[in-house]
Amino acid sequence: MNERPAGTDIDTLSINTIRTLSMDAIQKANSGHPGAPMGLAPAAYVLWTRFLKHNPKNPAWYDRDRFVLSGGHASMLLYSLLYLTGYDLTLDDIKKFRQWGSKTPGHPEFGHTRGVETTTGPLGQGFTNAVGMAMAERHLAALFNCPGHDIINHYSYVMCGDGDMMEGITSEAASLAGHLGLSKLICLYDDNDISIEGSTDITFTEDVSVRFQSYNWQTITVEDGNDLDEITNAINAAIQETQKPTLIRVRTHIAYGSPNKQDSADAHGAPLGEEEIKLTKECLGCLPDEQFCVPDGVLDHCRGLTQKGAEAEEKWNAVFDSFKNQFPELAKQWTEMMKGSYIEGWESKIPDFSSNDGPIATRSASGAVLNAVAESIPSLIGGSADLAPSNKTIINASTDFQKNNYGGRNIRFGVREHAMAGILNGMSLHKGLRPFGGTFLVFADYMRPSIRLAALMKQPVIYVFTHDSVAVGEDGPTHQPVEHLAALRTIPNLTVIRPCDATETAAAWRQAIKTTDSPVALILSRQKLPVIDRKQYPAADLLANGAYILADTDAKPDVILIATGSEIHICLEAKAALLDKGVAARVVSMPSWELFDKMPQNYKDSILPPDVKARVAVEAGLPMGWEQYTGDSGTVIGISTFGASAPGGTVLKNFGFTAENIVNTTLAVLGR
Ligand SMILES: Cc1ncc(C[n+]2csc(CCOP(=O)(O)OP(=O)(O)O)c2C)c(N)n1
Repeated sequence: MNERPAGTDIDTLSINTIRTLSMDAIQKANSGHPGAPMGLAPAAYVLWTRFLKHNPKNPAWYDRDRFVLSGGHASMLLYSLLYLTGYDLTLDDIKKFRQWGSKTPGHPEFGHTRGVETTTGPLGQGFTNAVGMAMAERHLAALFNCPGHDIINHYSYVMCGDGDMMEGITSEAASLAGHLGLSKLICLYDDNDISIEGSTDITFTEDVSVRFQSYNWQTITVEDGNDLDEITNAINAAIQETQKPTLIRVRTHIAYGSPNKQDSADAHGAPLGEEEIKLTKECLGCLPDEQFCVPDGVLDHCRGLTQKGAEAEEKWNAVFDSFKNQFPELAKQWTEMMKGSYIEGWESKIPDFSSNDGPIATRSASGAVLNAVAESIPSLIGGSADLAPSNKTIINASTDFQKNNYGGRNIRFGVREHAMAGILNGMSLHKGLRPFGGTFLVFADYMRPSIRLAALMKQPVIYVFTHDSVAVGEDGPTHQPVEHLAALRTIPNLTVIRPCDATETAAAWRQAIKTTDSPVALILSRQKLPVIDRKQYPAADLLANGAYILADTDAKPDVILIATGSEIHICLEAKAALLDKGVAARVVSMPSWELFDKMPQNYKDSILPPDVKARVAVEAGLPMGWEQYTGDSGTVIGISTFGASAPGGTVLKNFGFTAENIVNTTLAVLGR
């Protein structure tokens, strides 16, 4: 029975349907977070039906407004909205909330459910993604919008809670967004004074509005989160503001309508219970015994309101047709960028490095490659967390991305590594851009939660991690990565590449640019490294196989030396020294485990023949994981402690990264 309770207006009915669907789905799953969807339902309803420019029939329309639910635990709010407004989600899907294979997983997952813009759950990430989306929108607008032709002109809305506001990444991202004056970024903050452990009185007593004002945000408070007019006015005021992003602090009640659980932490993360749900439905004026009830008229009403989104898309299509006629070159570039393709011939722009050029740090080679391809890949945009001169991440032919110049491709992230990584995800999710970001490898830890999400969401973000080992030298152990390579390699679907010289760096960038379904971390040296003469040695493009034979023996090798990055060069020295001792050593360059692991078994066996058991892996980092390639009879020369402050060469020597140590270790492995 789907009756409409007497005397209830359609807005209230729709809002209560969001609440009851959330309660019921969570109860059925016996798991989930009902409180936030119930408190936020009115604000979400107003935003989605009165403001959000979207077409549920085409969730991929480029100029749609973006909506991010940063508190992903409130996923039933999003699923209810997607269903009610007519996305590809059925009532049956809602009934399968949190079940194996369903379209309604515990937290919203990008690429899994149509209409979900990003994967959220780890608090603060969604907020930061929205900042990235707003930056992408402004950049593309600067590149493409022409008089009478606003090809890209949308808002990025984000809803978040106290948890998001407590996370550091949110502060970093909000600070940057305010600095950049991202006025098309609008945040609705669910200010309900409750998080998991209870009242926010025990942890979070700052004035969030004042904080955001100091970040250069407009702030508005909606005192009554159930007052649709007040919410409407606030969003209108946010839209009127053209210089600053807006924070709308919406005072709500967690689990609104529940007689025994409203305003209590009990409602945050557990089903309300069947009895309490009945009581709540009674209080809200809903039918207490009905489950998954969508009263008559609600679907028609909600879906009818999104009709204007479909019309907006049609209008956009007409504008784009005219844009194509008047600005054919720009229109072509737009289409290419949105498809993720590059200007033909981009690969030929990648420089050929030669051993005659003398030694060059792989970070410098990386900067040269970036600059060489930048013109052919206009979607490449990025920067560094205040280390651009060290990371070599500046595109010399472009300018800074600033509030008076959103067309610039050099983003100054400031010392905000975590926000940088979350913003890169948002930019990538937006579509149209290939974002990259740099810092020292040792600070990859500051970015890790966002890197993990990039990998989970299959976003092809490029990380430029320089100063890749203890060879950093004098700055000492705080700045010398040891466990970082191993730590990055543990992230599924992240491709880690540590090139050994400038030629492999060029190949690594080529590989990164061609990768469309995973983030890629480029691991680059601070110190200069010789350039391997590719006339004598195999082509560096073999890097695409993850590992290849760099230097071989005439007959079956006695030992295989496997290395990455700077350690390749001492392995080549060691090979020569071993030959003098009658030991035939093969040197395998293995810049990427992940790429190698994807190769067919026969290729892997050709590089690491199963019957050559004497193997020595050499990498100036934690040995963990190398055993899979060295086997029971091999060994690893690595570092299991923190580094030390001294000139880089001295540190390397003291940690055993010398040809002599490789020779001695090899002889020990061979039992000689
Ligand atoms: C980074 C991170 N830390 C911890 C959690 C676990 N967690 C999920 S929700 C939540 C509390 C959030 O409180 P609030 O944003 O106020 O949500 P509400 O209680 O209003 O639903 C926590 C700690 C998480 N999801 N992400």
